[in-house]
Amino acid sequence: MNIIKKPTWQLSEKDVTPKEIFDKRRDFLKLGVASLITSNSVLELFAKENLPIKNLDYQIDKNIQDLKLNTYDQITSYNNFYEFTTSKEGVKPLANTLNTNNWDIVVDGLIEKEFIIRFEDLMKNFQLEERIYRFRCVEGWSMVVPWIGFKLSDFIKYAKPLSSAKYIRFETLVDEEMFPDQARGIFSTIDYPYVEGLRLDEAMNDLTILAVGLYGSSMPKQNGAPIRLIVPWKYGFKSVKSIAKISFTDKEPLNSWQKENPREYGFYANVNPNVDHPRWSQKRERVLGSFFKQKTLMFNGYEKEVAHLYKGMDLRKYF
Ligand SMILES: Nc1nc2c(c(=O)[nH]1)N[C@H]1C(S)=C(S)[C@@H](COP(=O)(O)O)O[C@H]1N2
Ligand SMILES: [Mo]
Repeated sequence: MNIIKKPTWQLSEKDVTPKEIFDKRRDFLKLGVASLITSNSVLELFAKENLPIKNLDYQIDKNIQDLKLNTYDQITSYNNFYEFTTSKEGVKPLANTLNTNNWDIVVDGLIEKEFIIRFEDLMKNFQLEERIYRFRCVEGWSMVVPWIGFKLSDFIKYAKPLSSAKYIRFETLVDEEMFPDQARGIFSTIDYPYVEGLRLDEAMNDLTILAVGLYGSSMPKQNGAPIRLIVPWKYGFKSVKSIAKISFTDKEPLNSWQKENPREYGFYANVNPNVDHPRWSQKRERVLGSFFKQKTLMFNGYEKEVAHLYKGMDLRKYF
């Protein structure tokens, strides 16, 4: 007897979510090449959603909160990356000048021994995981992204900081040939390099990752290839892109946006619906692709995991 069972990857629903397509694709990839020929519907859906071919190995995130993922197109077509341009739609078409070949990362400051490591060599030391996170920009928009990366805490253990290290500081690459806004010299939008930092206990928190990809494949250039920080309970500007230098310090780093406008941006930048930006409310946010706004959650929905880090601190003062 030959019972023909409909394979799970044959999608019939008219209106599947990107998340469903992505999960189906996982099943589909497991089935291998033989099934490829018969699965036009799946291929069409991949093409429609512009999903990249998976090229990273990682532990999947079970998405127990059932967050609805933004599409690959949304995540990669609306970006803040001032090294290219301040136009969010303008980053993607310009980002091809970012060259991630032979990408070296300098690791220095208060550690046992300073070193320089090639991105690919760094990667070999860590287990990659998928992390499906809410991502909230200080400007009032948000999205849900399936990042791939490794725990910053694992990197910190690898770098062996001295007990005097209290903060970690990150710098984006400076290269006028890759980044047009850096080539504008004194007419640049902001001072480069783009700098960000975390207190070491924030950096060691399990939620904090160094991301090297999204939706199963390497980080798109416009999202900060080859490696960037992701701190999901903080406003997006903390999540510095295209990292070329990581330093351990005993002083709070002066991050780029605080340096540009200390009245409006501080060091902590925790997502907080109760502390307004001087020029707008932070109570609500618009998720990319949806018309209506939704409530912004305390610590972007990660209160249980991170509230203890700020016990006794006045979050209006440490904004
Ligand atoms: N080097 C660098 N990193 C950066 C930025 C930038 O302009 N330059 N913008 C920040 C801001 S304001 C946000 S909201 C996020 C945007 O990340 P995305 O484009 O992947 O959504 O990157 C952050 N990291
Ligand atoms: Mo942002």
